[in-house]
Amino acid sequence: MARKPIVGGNWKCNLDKAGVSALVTSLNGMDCTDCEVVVAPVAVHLGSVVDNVKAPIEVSGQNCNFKGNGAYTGEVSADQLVDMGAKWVILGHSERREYFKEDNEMLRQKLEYALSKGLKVIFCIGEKLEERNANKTLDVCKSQLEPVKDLLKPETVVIAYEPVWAIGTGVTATPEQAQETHKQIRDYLATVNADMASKIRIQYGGSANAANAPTLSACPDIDGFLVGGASLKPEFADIIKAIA
Ligand code: G2H
Repeated sequence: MARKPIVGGNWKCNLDKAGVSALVTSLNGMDCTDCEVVVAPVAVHLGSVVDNVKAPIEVSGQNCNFKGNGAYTGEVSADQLVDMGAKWVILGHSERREYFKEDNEMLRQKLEYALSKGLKVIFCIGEKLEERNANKTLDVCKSQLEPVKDLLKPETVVIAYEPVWAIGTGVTATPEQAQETHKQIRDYLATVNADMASKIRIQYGGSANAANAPTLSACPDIDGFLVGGASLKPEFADIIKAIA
């Protein structure tokens, strides 16, 4: 089953106005015909990115509220992301799970609400180092997917497998480690729905860069990347070239 690769640039809490403008200019010069490209600026810059980035690149929020507009100080709603022109939102990133205590129940609410508003979702999962060392990688991934399994549709959800020990550390999962876990995730998803499992895209995230992208993207169950640090640099274009 051919799955179109998808690369996300997760800019996290980085860049000022000038940096956003320079990055958008460089993105607009990229060839992304064979690969879907989504960029996720910080919320305050989202409108300017939507206004200035060229199709087919799409824009994503990095998070959204579990409900719509209202008395939720500091939050951004899915409704507001849609109104601003975002097509996607990232949910469940390990930094949200760790620093903002987002648990599986909260993330189910967020996913359900975001999908109901027409957003597509990059849903992040992944294990910590101690969990991998205790051979709990698949158990952790399953525990994060189980509560949302009925919401997983290939047209609207992309799963990002991001081992926490590889995020922002410069330590990348080897192609063997990444492929093994991606395959295990897909096999688990097949127990939910075989057709969905064969079609849903699973990105790898965690210190992905231009050097490791070619070997990782050659793995049969890796359908692209969610890129953090390297998405702020010119090498983002090389990551896209590596998989297109
Ligand atoms: C993982 C990734 C982007 P980085 O968080 O989601 O970041 O590529 O910097 O490890």
